[in-house]
Amino acid sequence: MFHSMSKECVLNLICVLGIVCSYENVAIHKKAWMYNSYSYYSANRAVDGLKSDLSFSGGQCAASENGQTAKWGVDLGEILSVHHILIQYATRNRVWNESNYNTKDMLGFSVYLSNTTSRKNGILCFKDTHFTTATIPNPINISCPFHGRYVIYYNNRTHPPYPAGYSSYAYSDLCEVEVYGCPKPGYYGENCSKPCPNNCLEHLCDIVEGTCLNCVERYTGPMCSEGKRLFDQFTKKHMSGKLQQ
Ligand SMILES: [Ca+2]
Repeated sequence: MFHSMSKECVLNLICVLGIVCSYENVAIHKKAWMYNSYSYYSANRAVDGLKSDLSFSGGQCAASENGQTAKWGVDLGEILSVHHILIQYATRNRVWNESNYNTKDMLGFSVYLSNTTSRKNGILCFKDTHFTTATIPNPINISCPFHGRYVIYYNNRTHPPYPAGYSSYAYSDLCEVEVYGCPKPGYYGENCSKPCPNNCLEHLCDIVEGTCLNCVERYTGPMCSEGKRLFDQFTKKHMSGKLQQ
């Protein structure tokens, strides 16, 4: 079955199954915030590492007031290389299906990875456009193999009408948001032990393949290892032209 799946899909499947997944949860106990927090159900409960009790009274879940928009974010502390994000939404400890009171609240949500606290400056990792109360997974695994400092959960009910089954208000009732990636910038691979190639701009590279996002000046190629040679060839050709003149 793996023949028809991309490497990324296979890696995600392996992680979800818990067989091998050595990327660390780089969000745990980091500084979190939310807009429209409900009472003392504060944002940090979504990064406290606890998700055994998915009720609101269990003390392990963040919760928001009724709102037209819902925003929750976590600061990873610096720009890190992320692989995937796992979101556990509140369930009131009941079966997660169309009759669960919370499924309608999660519909339409999006997740961003940004270098600032604004989602508008970030990469959209995922936006729900097709789930229903019968199909939305919980927990949900979101592939986001990019770089950023802030992970932002967002939802809104500002532009009605919405599809059937959507809640009237937006919520960020998050029991846990786990951000799996490398805890130190400049590394890649399942153990985050391989240094990004020397000539990657700002030492940023793909978390799976190690290919550079951009190269430092005068270097090129996926690993930014080819530029010097091209530069030498250009210089040699240029010099030989000069000698022939
Ligand atoms: Ca929690």
